[in-house]
Amino acid sequence: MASSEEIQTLILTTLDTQGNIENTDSLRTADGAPIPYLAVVGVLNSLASKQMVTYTTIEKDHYSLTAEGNEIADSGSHEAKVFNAVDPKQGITIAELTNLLGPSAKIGQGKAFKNKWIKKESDILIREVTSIVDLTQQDVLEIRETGTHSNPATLKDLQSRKHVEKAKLISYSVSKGPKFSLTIEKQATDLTADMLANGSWRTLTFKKYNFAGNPPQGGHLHPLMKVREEFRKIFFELGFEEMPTNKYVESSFWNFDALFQPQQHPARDAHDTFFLLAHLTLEHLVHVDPATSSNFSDMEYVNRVKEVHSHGGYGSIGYGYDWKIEEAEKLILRTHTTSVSSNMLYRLAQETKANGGVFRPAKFFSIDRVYRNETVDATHLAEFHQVEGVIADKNLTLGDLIGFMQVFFEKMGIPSIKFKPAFNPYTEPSMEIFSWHPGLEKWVELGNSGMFRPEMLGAMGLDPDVRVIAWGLGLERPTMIKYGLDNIRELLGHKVDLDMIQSNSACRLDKKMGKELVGRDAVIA
Ligand code: FB9
Repeated sequence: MASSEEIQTLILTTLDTQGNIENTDSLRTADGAPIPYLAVVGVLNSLASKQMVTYTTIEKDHYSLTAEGNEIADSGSHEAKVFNAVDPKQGITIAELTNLLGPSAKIGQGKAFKNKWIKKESDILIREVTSIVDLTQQDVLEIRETGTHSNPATLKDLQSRKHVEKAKLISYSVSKGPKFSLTIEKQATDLTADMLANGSWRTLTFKKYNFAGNPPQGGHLHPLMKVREEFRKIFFELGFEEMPTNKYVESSFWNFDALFQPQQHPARDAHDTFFLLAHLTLEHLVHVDPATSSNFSDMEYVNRVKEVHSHGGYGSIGYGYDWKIEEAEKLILRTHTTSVSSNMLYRLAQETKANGGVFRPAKFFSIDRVYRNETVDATHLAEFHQVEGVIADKNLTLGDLIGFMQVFFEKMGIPSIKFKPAFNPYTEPSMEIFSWHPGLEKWVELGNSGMFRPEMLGAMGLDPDVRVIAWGLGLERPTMIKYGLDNIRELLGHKVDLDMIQSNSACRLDKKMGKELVGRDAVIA
């Protein structure tokens, strides 16, 4: 096979003598061999990168014979073999013919009948004509010689009979480029200190970087993580501190009791919450040791929680039931990141006590996974991401919460929101938040919010005038809306199309809501 230097010289000298090269498949090496087009194009690319030549690609259909086609070209078509096997007088039985010709017998008969060369009387084949012209053989011979055939229909027919196969013949027409010359100027590949020192970089030509290679396969952020980054940006812009949420397993105490959620509350049974059990049971199918945690560091606080649940306090009458620490010790998969908020607010109370009662306002946020043993449907999974914001300061009011919601959702590109009274065991008053979705012409539930109850904050040791407003929403819903996905399984789980992950566009939350509805209508819960 000719070297690229040899091919380079051949192309340059041919251009020099002929002015241009009509079709490179006419090029021959010194020993007369044609040059494979892949070798040619490699050389053409490097000459073109030096602007020494320009070239265009020529694509031509090329037909070649299959093994069967070559067999026919050499020894005649199946139908001709059949005809020749039929004795002009007695004819031949099909059985004899098959012994004689093998597979050709079956294939050839059909065509010979069609050509009215032979006919069948009972099971004897007899000739209908005295001589034949084996057009098929002639056709495949023409193709073998010329690589094509004058009659496109014949090409189609012989391809369908698997006698011929088509291939694309690639070649090039080449012309001199602006920097054409017979000598190849060695191009510098690196800018060296010497070149800078001796100034030779001014006159040298440098080899262009060939970025054509496959772009390096980088990692891809899942759309959920992109939307999470958008939320984090909003919170940081508003001066919030991120809460440590790397703890999916939580004690019922911080997830429920600290939030003044009574121990018989329906959300606290296994129908809504995943409990960790020391031993595998068919019913729960969760096996993690230990099932409970009893290392409460501040039993005084735990007893204040017990007290407020059982007998009230901080202006509350409490629930009046016998609060059990065993219930609080049960380990669960957290059902909300509010379990982290309760722990952070407790620390804030501790910190205030440590600062001699000087209270430091705080703004916390969390975005992480939570688990609810709920019925799974097109928009809900047992695991989803909760986005939560908490603001603790003196004398905050419901008005502050409403006002801040407008600020927060404005930053999400949601200009108009409205509130609907709601109920949460740990906030009073509580409000669901809705916004009008122009694309879907309906009010969309954005999330929930409220003011943490004094039973919760008082037990922690926060002063009565410290108020805490909080709100929460999901991450999945805004992500599905932004990316026009209408089933959560397109976002999470084994059915996710990885291309969507790899090609999903950047996400900007602050674009006016409703503008994201491109293509498929996003389904809103
Ligand atoms: O995300 C939700 N909806 C939503 C959010 C943003 C959005 O943005 C568009 C791009 C512009 C669109 C829709 N929801 C909350 C509402 C519903 O989807 C709801 O059906 C599902 N909710 C989840 C819980 O499901 C069991 C979303 C999740 C949710 C709900 C409430 C809270 C957190 C997450 C909370 C809270 C809370 C309340 C008081 C104090 C502290 C936290």
